[in-house]
Amino acid sequence: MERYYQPEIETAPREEMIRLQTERLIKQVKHVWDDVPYYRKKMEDKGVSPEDIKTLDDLKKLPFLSKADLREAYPYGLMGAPLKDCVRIQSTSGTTGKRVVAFYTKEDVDLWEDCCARAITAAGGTNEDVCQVAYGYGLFTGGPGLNGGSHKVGCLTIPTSSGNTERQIMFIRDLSATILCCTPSYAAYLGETMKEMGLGPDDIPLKAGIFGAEAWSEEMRRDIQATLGIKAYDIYGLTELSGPGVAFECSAQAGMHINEDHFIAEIIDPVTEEVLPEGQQGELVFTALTKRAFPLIRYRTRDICVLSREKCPCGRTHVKMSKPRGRSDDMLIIRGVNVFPSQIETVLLNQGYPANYQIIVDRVNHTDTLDVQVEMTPEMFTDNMGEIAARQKLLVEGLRSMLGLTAKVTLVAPKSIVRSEGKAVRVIDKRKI
Ligand code: DLL
Repeated sequence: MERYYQPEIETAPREEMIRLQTERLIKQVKHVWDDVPYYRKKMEDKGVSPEDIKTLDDLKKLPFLSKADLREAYPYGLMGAPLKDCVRIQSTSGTTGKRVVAFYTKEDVDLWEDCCARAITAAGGTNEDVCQVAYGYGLFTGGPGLNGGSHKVGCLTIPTSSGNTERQIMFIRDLSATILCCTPSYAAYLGETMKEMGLGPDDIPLKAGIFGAEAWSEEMRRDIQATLGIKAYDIYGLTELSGPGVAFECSAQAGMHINEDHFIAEIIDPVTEEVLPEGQQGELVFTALTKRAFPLIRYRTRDICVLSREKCPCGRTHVKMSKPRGRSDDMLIIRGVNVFPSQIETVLLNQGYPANYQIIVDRVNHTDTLDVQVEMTPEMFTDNMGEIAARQKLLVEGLRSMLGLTAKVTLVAPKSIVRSEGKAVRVIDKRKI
């Protein structure tokens, strides 16, 4: 039986949702016009005022916001509430440029935790469960968000944060954790460590995992589910829009329901910025309807995906987003060909390799090179050069048919690629260094 955390809203008829979104959009646009001078100026420059926003269709009249705006307005320029009304700050890891700093009022935190509670409930969580949160705690939103959601559901929450892998496994076993929350790459690493400790899926009580914060393939899902003996659910979100729980998977495990009472999703062509019809792939854009302290309108996520309103067997009516293929800025252009790391991952996992790989891109004599370092499993490891060459050839062929270009493949020894406890670093692009 499918469980819901907030059944009326999660299964609301479409007309009811349109009514709610329209009412909230009108109110939110008025709020940013009155309280966020940075966005008001953008609206004025585009010749739009709050009176022009009467229906959901009017959304497209509003200007976009992008990461560049967040940098320009850093740290306080996009705030919609006075600092005295804010109770929390979270921030991105900020690999390039300034970090994104997001502010929350008490109510913002409350609504964010509701979204995470919906995700945990959709994964089967109840107050009978023990939920181990192994996302990082601190400025990163993963730990705090799922911790809050887990409390709301009433799970006994174990805030292990990331790292200390053997202790994670000890707690899972000793404290009978039934739900695990962490990045998919860390879940894979936990599974690998378990195997090394001689433990199989029947030795742990876990039944579900809630994994997100980075792109992961269906093949990786299959592997994690088998090693940990669980059902693995995807969860999506970003700091700019509160954190995890913007969208989450249900029992159908086929796309993530976007919490439409809090966020309006659009798909645009990233180049022309034109809004695309349902079913077409493009860049995901969100408007936050209920956030007061950091109310972003038409925020360009750079995540590439597809939206679908096909009826879902779980009974939820909220629109679904496909797994993002990675960010548009993760996309590599190699000799003119667009390559997503997730495509490479699919080829490797389909040929039985673990999700431990690194993609190294360089430019030699004005030509781009693509070198994929792939870790062998201990069972594959051999000093038979013929066997290794045959394996490499198969991978080169698989990559060629997936990507349409020739890559160099290097097979490396088991455990030689650094494991991640949070988001995995898959790509080293030396052209940018
Ligand atoms: O990663 C929030 C989060 C924490 C989501 C825990 C899920 C679980 P940021 O660090 O701001 O926030 O990174 C946001 O990560 O724009 C996507 O590119 C990527 N991302 C997040 N979830 C997924 C996912 C958190 N399920 C950026 N699949 C987003 C693919 C994801 N990519």
